[in-house]
Order: sequence, then C-alpha cells, then structure tokens
Amino acid sequence: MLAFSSEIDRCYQLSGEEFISNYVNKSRPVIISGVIQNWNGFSKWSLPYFRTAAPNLKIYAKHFHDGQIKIENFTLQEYADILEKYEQGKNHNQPPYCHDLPLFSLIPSLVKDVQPFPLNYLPKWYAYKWWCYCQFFIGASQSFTPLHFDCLLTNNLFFQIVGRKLFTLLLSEDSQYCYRYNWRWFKVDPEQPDLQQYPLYKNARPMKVIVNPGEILYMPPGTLHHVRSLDTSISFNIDWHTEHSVLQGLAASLKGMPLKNVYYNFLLALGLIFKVPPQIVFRFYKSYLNYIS
Ligand SMILES: O=C(O)CCC(=O)C(=O)O
Ligand SMILES: [Fe+2]
Repeated sequence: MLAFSSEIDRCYQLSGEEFISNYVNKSRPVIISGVIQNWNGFSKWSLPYFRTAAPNLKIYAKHFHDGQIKIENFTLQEYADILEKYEQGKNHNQPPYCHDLPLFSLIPSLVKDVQPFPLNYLPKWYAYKWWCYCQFFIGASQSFTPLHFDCLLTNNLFFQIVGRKLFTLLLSEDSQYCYRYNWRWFKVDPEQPDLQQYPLYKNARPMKVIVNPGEILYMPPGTLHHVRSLDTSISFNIDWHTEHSVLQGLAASLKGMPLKNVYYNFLLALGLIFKVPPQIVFRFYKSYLNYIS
C-alpha cells in the first residue's frame, strides 16, 4: 500500500519509462511539464475558435448543485455567446459547465492541434484512435466538478490548455472518509468540509494542486478529485487502462460498479489482456462517445 505523501511531484520532461515505473506502477499522481508546450492548440484554442470550426454543433453543459446534475443543450455558437457575455460582465449568472464532451470525435480537425501526443505514456493498444478516449472540459472561471472518481476506474492524463485549475486530490484509500453515493460521487465538499455532517473527513488527507496551461496531471485509478476553474478554461483528458487497472476495474463489478461500466471494462480487457485488436474492440465501444457519466 502506498505511503501517503502530501506533496505531488512536479517533473520536467518525464520519459515514458520513468512515468510508468515511478508513477503508474506506484499509483502516485504527478504533474508533468515540458512535454506539450509546443502544441498548436496553445496559440489556437479558444471558444471563438471552436465556435468558428462548428457553430451548429450540438453540445451539452451541466449545472452541479446539491448532489444533482442538471443538463442543458446548446449549439456551440450559443454556448460561446453565453461565456462571452459572462466574461464581459453582461451576465452575472454562473454559466453551466461544458463537461465530459468528446470534442475530438465531434470536431476531428482538432486532433492535429495536439501533436505530438505523448503516446509513450500509454499502452501501445491506445495508439489506434486514442483521441476517441478523450473528454473535454470547457467553462467559465469558477466552474467546478464535485468530488468523484472516474467511472471505469481508469488512469487519467489531464491536459490543461487554457486557464488554470485547482485540483483537490485524495488517494483512493481515503474514499472511506468522503461519504460516497451513486457509485462515484462523494458528499463532502473539500472546499468547505462540513465536519458536523461528515465527521470521518477529518481523517482524510486532501492534496491541493494548481494545474497551469501546458501542464499534464496524472491521476491513478480511483483517485478522488474536486476541480475548480480559476480562469476561463479549456482542458481535456484521456482515460486509459493498463492490464493491471482493467482487472481492478473488472473486480469492482462486485463492489457496485454500474453494469454499463462493467461492459466497457470488459471490452478493454479483451484488448489489453487478450490482445483483441483495437479496430475490433472499438466497433463495440462506440456508444462511449455519448456516454454521459
Ligand atoms: O476539469 C474538471 O472540471 C473535471 C476533470 C475530471 O473530472 C476528469 O478529468 O476526470
Ligand atoms: Fe474525473
């Protein structure tokens, strides 16, 4: 079992071998700089840029409130307009958060803005259409995602492109202090923990870290995270399994993982463990693209 560290390592230009042996295999989070700063996305990406690329694209955005998620539908044009008005101070209501959007699949031309992609951090199996496992997070300053872990118990590489985000991370062994509900969500608010209502949280060891544009955050499977945007922000992640994590993910079927998630982990196990080619597995994986968790 991993000894707790209150500090998260920051590494410059970590090699694939170092990343896997020091962080993935030890289930330790890390922030990596010096790998993606030359991506074209850093000079190109903004809401107006996305709006121009696909003004009529249908997207959704979420309001997180008191343990409920309310989803609203927009076109990209409408959503960009709402954010623009908010930034200009013409509208004071916090805009909903465009959260978990598979934007590379919806606007494939964006993939060329994130080259070279650090495929050396992932199992080779993901080289085929890796962008289909990515989700975007686009929103105004102060948007937030409540405390949760990622639903398939995957590894997460999180790429910060525009603006900064404040992450509060808790290692999976601390989930027992955070009051879980609905498989992957937690009742404690790590920004303002209510110790009267959630007394066990006093045993938890939250780690706070700011992720800046150009940095990558690695979160091991089952890491709890609460995320607060400090600025208008554009980020995306890639959720991915190793042979080890996919087995752990399958074992979680016995611990309440929803059946839909078990199905996706089963498909990934076919690929990663039984070496079924990604071209075949991916045919069955397609609906993941619209999977709102
Ligand atoms: O950036 C956010 O608000 C949430 C990110 C997240 O939950 C994830 O990458 O899994
Ligand atoms: Fe997440």
